[in-house]
Amino acid sequence: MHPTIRHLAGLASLLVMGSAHAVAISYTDFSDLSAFQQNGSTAAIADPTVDNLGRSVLRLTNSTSQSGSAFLTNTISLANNASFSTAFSFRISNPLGISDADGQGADGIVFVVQTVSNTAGGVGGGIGYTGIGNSLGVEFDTWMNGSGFNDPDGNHVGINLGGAFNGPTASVATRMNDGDDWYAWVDYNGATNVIELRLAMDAVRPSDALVSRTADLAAVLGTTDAYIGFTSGTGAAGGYHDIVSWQFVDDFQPIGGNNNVPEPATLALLGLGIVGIASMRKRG
Ligand SMILES: [Ca+2]
Ligand SMILES: [Ca+2]
Repeated sequence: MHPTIRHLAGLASLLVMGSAHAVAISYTDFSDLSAFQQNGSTAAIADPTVDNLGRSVLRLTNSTSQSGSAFLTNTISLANNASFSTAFSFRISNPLGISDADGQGADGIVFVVQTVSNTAGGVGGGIGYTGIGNSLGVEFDTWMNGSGFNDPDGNHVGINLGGAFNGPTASVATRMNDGDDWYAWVDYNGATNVIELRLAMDAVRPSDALVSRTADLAAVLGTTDAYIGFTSGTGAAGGYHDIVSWQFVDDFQPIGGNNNVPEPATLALLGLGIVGIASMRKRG
């Protein structure tokens, strides 16, 4: 486990600061989902959900033929050139239903930045994302739907815009629905318009992005007030799609990078177990 995450284990904290500082959001577990708007199948799943490892997780879907999502109720201002950095861990387990080439289970998870909080998109291959316009959707896709969904295979990631799967994508060798924890980092630098996705099977941030895309996110969204969260979908195949932990900052401050270790003051606050408002000073 990453040292920072270990320090935070068991502490569910939501850290929000005003405009003078970057907003930092940190969930080390999801025992308290009061800050989320849950939609579709996610809303129908009892809270809190404790997984078979004893952890309180954000379970988006838990069966077949579902579409669900969870977005923070409050908007995040992306006024810092619309930049953000986020890191989260997810787990896809208990595969159900039919199989594609790499085995049973579907359809995956999407990290979404959008303009409303109360929507969930298409079921099945839509991964709860299709149809959510004015959006960025970073997909973790575990089912091969074919070219109509821009799927190169049944286990890939991609960076999408506008509520449709329009790539680019990168294939992932190991099944993401293998029941293990996976770790993802998404960074958007509004100064260069580059979106990067990193993926790993442990909590160490990879030096290289797995897939990247250039986009003017503020133009895509049509606003700098954005809702952030996750969607999932299942079809004839399904499974448990869980978010295990989540960090987000509304500035380009890559999490876990050599040039962006958490500031001592913030770590000290979290280490003392203080839940609520803490300060993370804006860099640069
Ligand atoms: Ca798919
Ligand atoms: Ca698959």
